Amino acid sequence: MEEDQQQTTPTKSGMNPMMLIAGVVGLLLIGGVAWMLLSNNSSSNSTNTQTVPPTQTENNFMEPKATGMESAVKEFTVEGSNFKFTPKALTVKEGDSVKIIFKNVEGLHDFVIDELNVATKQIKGEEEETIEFIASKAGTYEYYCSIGKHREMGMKGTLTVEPKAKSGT
Ligand SMILES: [Cu+2]
Repeated sequence: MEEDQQQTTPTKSGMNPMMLIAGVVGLLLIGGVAWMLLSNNSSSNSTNTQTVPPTQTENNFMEPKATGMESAVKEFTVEGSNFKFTPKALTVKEGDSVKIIFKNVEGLHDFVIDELNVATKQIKGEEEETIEFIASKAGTYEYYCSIGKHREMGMKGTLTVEPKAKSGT
């Protein structure tokens, strides 16, 4: 039916174009109605009229920052005393460089994270030591003082390394 439209080119020669147009329009109307009826009948049993839009979901998987250069240096000051760490919890993101300034207020202490191969020297009161490491793997790690029974006495804390893929700020 669409081929008929090729004949409706304007030719300004009198009545014929008008009649052609009217005829074409009429045919289109009749054809359209007939097609609608037919298609209604034929598709009344089957619900194959779903129009699935093209996959728009791919864009949603874009990470806001995929530069690979987002690792930052996270610096913390952790105080050690008899027998606790302050603060007791630290949170960083996977891949971060972590810098910990371990300040000893009193006693003899150190700062150790076994899983990350982190350990300061044992330092005395009013000394401090800085240690840096990479939070290479997401997880929850305990930092503690390895001297005597300090760990059992509560000289410990939790370092949380969040997965990199986590969204949000
Ligand atoms: Cu200690």
